[in-house]
Amino acid sequence: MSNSVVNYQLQDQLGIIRIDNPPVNALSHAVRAGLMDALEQANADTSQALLILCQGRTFIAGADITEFGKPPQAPHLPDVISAIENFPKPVIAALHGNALGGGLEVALAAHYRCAVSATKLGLPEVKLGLLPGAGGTQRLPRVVGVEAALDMMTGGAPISAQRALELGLVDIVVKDDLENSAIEYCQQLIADAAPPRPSGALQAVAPDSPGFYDAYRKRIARKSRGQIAPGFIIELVELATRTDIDEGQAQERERFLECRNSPQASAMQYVFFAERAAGKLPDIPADTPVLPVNSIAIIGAGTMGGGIAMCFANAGIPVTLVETQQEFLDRGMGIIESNYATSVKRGRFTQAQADGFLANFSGTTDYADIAEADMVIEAVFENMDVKKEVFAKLDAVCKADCVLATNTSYLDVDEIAAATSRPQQVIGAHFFSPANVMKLLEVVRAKKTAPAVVQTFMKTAKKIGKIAVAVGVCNGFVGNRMLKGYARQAQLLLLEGASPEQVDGAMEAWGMAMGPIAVGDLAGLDIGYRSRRDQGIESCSVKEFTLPDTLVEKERLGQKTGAGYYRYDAQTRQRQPDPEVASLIEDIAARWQVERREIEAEEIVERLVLALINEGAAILQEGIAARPSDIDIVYLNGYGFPIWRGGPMFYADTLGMDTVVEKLKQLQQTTGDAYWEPDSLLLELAEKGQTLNSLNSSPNKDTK
Ligand code: 3H9
Repeated sequence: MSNSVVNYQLQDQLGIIRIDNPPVNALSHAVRAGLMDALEQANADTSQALLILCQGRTFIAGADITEFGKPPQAPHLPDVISAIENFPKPVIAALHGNALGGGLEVALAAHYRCAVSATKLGLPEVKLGLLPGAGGTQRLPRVVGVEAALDMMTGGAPISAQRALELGLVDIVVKDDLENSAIEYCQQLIADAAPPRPSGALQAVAPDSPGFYDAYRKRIARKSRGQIAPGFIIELVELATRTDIDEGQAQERERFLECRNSPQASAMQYVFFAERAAGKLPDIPADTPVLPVNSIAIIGAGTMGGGIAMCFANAGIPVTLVETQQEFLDRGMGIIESNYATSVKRGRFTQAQADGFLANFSGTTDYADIAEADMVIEAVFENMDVKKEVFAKLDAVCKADCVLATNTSYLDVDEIAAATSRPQQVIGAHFFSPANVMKLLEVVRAKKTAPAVVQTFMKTAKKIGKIAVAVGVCNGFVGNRMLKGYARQAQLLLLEGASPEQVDGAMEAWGMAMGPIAVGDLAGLDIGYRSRRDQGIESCSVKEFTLPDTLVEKERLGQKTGAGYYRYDAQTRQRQPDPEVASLIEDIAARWQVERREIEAEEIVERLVLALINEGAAILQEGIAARPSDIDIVYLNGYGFPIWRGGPMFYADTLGMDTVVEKLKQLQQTTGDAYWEPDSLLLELAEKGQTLNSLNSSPNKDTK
C-alpha cells in the first residue's frame, strides 16, 4: 500500500518505506499518514527489518513549515515517531542530503542509522523560534551526550556525517549509492539478528560539573539574547538526564507549543520564507538564462577587494586581482594570506583547504590580462571619478558579455554604467565589511541593467554563500539610506539629554546586536566625517553632525584610536562612558539651543525604530525594494536587527499600521520635524486596514 508521497514495498526480507515529497521531503500530513500506514503494513507482513529512505535530493528536512499556521491534523509527528521507535522489528534510517529537524527526529527514533558522507544532520528548530518538538530534546542527549546535543540544538547548525559518526549519531557512513548500500547494511543487521534498539530507552548522562548548565547559559547568552527557545532547550536537556522518555516528551510538547504560538516563532518563520523570496525577482522569470561565471577579476586589492576575492576563491572560482602597482598587489595578497592563516588557526579551515583557496588567486597590473574574465567586480576607492575611470578601462578590454559590477555603498550606479558603452552589463554590488564574513549583499539594479545580468549576479551571489537582495539606485540603497534617519535620531537624542550608554543600552536591550553609537565607534567616525566633507557639508554646520565632527577633530575616531563616543580598554576593548564626551554633548546642546531632559528607554527605541519604518515605507513607494520582506532581510543580515522581531517592516505590522501612523504624527507634532511626516504608503495601508506583509504576497513592484 502507498499514498502519493510514501511508498511501501516488501523486498525479500526487508520492508522498504520510500518517501517522495519534493522539494525537501518535509513531513507534511500526507507523509505522516503514509508513514503510519506503512508501519502498519510492515508490522503485518513477513519483513524482518524496515528501511526508511527518501527519494530526491535529500532525506526529510523537517516538519512542513507551511503547516505551522494551520489547524494540526492527526497523525501528529510525535505519535509517528513513537510508533517508529516502538516498532517491534529493527528500523533503519538511510540518510542523504539534509536530515534536519523532524527529519533527524525520525532518524533518531529509528534503531539504526546509516548516511552517505555528504549528509548534513541537525536540529535547526531554534532558527525558526522553535525547539525540536518530536522527541529531539530527549533522544539526542541520550545518543550523543548532553553537551554535543546542546550545541546542536541551541546553535542550530548542522554537523557532517563524519562528525555524526564520531558522536554515535550514525552507525555507519556508506558509499554514495545510498539505496544499495543501505540495503546491504540492513541485510547484515538481519543476518546478525540485530534487535530493535530504541534511543528513548538509553540513559542520558548528567554532566559531572554542578555549574554546567549555568556556565552553558552564560556561554550562549550573547547569541541567544531575547530568544525564548534556547532557554527551554537547556531546561529540557537537563530533564532528559533525570526522567524517562515519556515524561520528557510530554514536557517537550508543552514547551514546543509555547514556542510555536509565540510572536518570535511567527517572526522567524516569516524570515525563513522572506530569505527565499529575496532570491526570486518578480519581474525576472526563473528561467531567464544565466551567464556562466567561471572566472572573475577584482579591481582593487584593498580591504573590500580582498574580502570579495576570498568569497569567490572559497567557492572554487579562479580570481584575478588587479592593482595599479605590484607593491599594492603584494600587500593585498599578504593580507589575504594572513586572513587564511588566522582561519586555519581558529579551526575554520584546514591548511589543505586554505592552500586550495589560495591556489585560486592570481594577480596582475595589466587590464589586458582580464579580457576573458566572465565577471569583473570593481572595488576601488568610493569616489565617482575614480570609478568612472575604471569602468571606461573595463569597457575597452572586457569581452562583450562580461558582467561588470561596482562595489559601492552609496554611489549612483546609473552614472557609473554610463561611463561604458554597455550599460546593460553593469550592475552594483554593495558588499558589507568584512566581505568574506558578512552574508548580506545588496545587488543594485541600474536603469539599463539587463535581466540576464541581474539573474546571473543573484545566482552567483548564492554560489558564494551570500544572501542577495535586489535593490534600486538611490543614495545609500536600502540599508544605508534607512540608517541615515536612524543615526540622526540617535544623535538628536544625545543632544536632548540621553547619554551614549542610554541610547545603546536601550537598543541592545530591545535586541539590536549593537547600539547605534557604539556602531559608529566600531566603523570609525572618520568615514562619515570624510564623506560629509566630500559632499561639501562644513564641519559642525549641521546639528546632528556636530558631535561626531568634533570628536574626529579631537582625534577620537572610535575603537581604532581607543576613544570615540566611548573610551575603550586597550586589552579587552570594553567600552566605558567618558565624562569628557558627556560635557562635550552638553556644550553642543547649548550651542544649538537644545533643551535637555530625562529620556526613557521606550522613547529611544520608538524614535529609532519608527525612523527605520518610515524610511522603509518610502523605499517601497519608490520601488527601490520590491517587497517589505526584502527590506527586512537587509536589516537582519547587515545591521544586527533581532531576527525574532522579524525585521523593521514585519515589526511595523506587529505594532499595527494605525499605531505606527499615530505615533509618527505625534512625533511630527511634538518636534515640528518634517522627517516624521508619515509616508503615504503607511497612511494608505492604515486607512484600508491592511498590513505591510500583505504587499509581500501581492503582485510586487519591480526594483527600478
Ligand atoms: C521542525 O522540524 C519541527 C519539529 O521538530 C517538530 C514538529 C512537531 N517545510 O532552502 P531551499 C522549501 S521545524 C516546508 O531554497 P536549499 C523552501 O521554502 C523544521 N518547506 O533549498 C523552498 O521552497 P520554494 C526544521 C520547506 O537546497 C524549497 O523547499 N527544518 C522546508 O538551499 C527549497 O528550499 C528546517 O528548519 C520545510 N521544512 O536548502 C530546515 N524546507 O522553492 C529548513 C524547505 O518554494 N530548510 N522548504 O522557495 C532548510 O534549511 C533548507 O531548505 C535546506 C535545503 C537546507 C533543507
